[in-house]
Amino acid sequence: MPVQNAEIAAMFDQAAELLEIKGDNPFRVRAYRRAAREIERLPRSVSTLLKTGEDLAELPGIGKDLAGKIAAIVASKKFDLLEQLKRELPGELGEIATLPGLGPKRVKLLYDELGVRSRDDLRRAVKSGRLRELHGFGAKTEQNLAAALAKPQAPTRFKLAVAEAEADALVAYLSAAKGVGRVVVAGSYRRRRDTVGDLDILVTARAGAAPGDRLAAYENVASVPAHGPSRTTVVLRSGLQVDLRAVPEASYGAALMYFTGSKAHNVALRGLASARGWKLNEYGLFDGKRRIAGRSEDEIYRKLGLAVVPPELREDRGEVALAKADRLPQLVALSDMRGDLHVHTDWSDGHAPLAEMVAAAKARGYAYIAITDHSRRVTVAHGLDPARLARQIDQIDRLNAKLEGFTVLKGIEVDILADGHLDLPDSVLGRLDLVVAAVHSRFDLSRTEQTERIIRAMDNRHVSIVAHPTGRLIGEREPYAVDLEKVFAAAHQRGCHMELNADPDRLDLADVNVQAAKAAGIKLAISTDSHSTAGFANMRFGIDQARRGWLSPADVINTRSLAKLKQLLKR
Ligand code: DGT
Ligand code: CA
Ligand code: CA
Repeated sequence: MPVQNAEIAAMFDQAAELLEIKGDNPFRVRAYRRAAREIERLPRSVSTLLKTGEDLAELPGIGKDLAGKIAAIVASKKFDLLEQLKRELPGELGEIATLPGLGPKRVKLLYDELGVRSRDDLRRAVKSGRLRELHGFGAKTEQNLAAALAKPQAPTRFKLAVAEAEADALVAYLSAAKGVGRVVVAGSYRRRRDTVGDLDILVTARAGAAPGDRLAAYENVASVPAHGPSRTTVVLRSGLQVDLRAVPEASYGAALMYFTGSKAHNVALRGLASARGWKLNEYGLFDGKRRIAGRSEDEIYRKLGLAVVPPELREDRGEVALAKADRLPQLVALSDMRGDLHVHTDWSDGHAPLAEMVAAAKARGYAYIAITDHSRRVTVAHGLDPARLARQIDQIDRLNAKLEGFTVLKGIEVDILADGHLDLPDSVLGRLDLVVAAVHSRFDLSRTEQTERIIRAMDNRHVSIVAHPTGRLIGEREPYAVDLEKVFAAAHQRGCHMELNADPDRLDLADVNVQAAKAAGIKLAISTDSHSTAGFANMRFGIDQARRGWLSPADVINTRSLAKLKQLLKR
């Protein structure tokens, strides 16, 4: 069996963790992590790409060196660097480093001083009191660790973009089978949640087509926990579970509705049905024994006296009452977007030159983008100081003079310092069209301090947008403690906007926060935070979450014409 993308990504992640613990070059560590994210998101398997003669070195985040390593892994099923690292250090250390209060350096110390190689070792070190005797470890760390080790490990959820790569390949594979009709992924995936627990696939098929057999024979399947005539469950090699159900055409809509969920939305609909003396289940809407609807979702919603609820809204957060009154929001769509307001170039930590990023944005049909490289404080990203920013501004002016029907806005992603001051002086910020402010350090401040820090940043009248307002990295870093309600109220007073960062590793603000921001009267920018030309394609993940947050085109500043946008950016 060929090596799967998820396995290569896991090898790179593990190598990055161990390199970090060893204190290796941080650029090298980040390069492996970044490559892992790119690989797990590829629509086709690396093995297939290599077979068809594609040059992996051309993928974003993967240069010649990494492409060579990937080819070697595909050929040998082993990653030599990782094998070597594992001879030097126990593989479990990487996971331990993610526990609260630890980190690569402290894990190395635990390993060197106390011989901690596993969670069990760590548990023993905490219990025996040896941990707190180590330099830099105190009673507080000990308490936090004891609490974290006592908690059962949360079940893994998969980022939407990762699940999507698996789902696309699987749908294509199942659809190609003889006698298979519709193949659709329902569940949280269809609702476009930021993470999914498993994939729920529905198929219609002619008698004898046996879609379950075909699923069980899929090359990515690691195990088959259940295999029956109408339902098959498999676990893919990435760990993602897939539930497949074969359903008849006459109840296809009812099954799609049922398995799309959410459970809470379904419960609300069943309540409406029973109020009319009907019954709703995965086979249809029934009046006594008679099926009065079931072929399509639309038919069922109509019979229940409701407007059709888009899947992204099916969370029982008020959508059923609005559907009854036919007052559902008109949701923003990808085609509404006219530009991108958070873009990096190779002036800081982006990978493409300015002109290439601009050409790619233009090719997407946008009317404008804002170039927002990092400011000087973010040294690992080669942030801009006033002199370099001034040179970039000149370059943008020259580029704009040549462009027709497209405008490059001059911007910066300015670092918010720990005390809420900004990393560049007002005289510099005042020259820009757009200032995006963001927190990149001191995630550990108290909730009050963090909230005040961000509000103080917005006190600066040049700031138009607060980027990735909670700092979360899905599955890797929790949001920092911050009172968003206060931040939104302050933003509203000051005419500031919030970002919905469309990077599938961030999706920050999260859907419920987006809904809260809208309720507080805030407008949002949906921005990709692109670091390469491929990054622009992430806009659709931002749109998913914007829709889950009930946003209409009018709630989003970068659906506007350039002239209107400029008005909205003025404070
Ligand atoms: P996930 O997989 O954790 O990301 O979330 P879902 O929403 O995909 O949940 P899942 O896979 O457990 O079930 C898929 C859908 O099936 C769910 O959204 C609604 C429906 N469903 C599952 N169990 C029940 C249930 O006990 N009652 C009702 N009404 N619906 C259910
Ligand atoms: Ca599911
Ligand atoms: Ca499921």
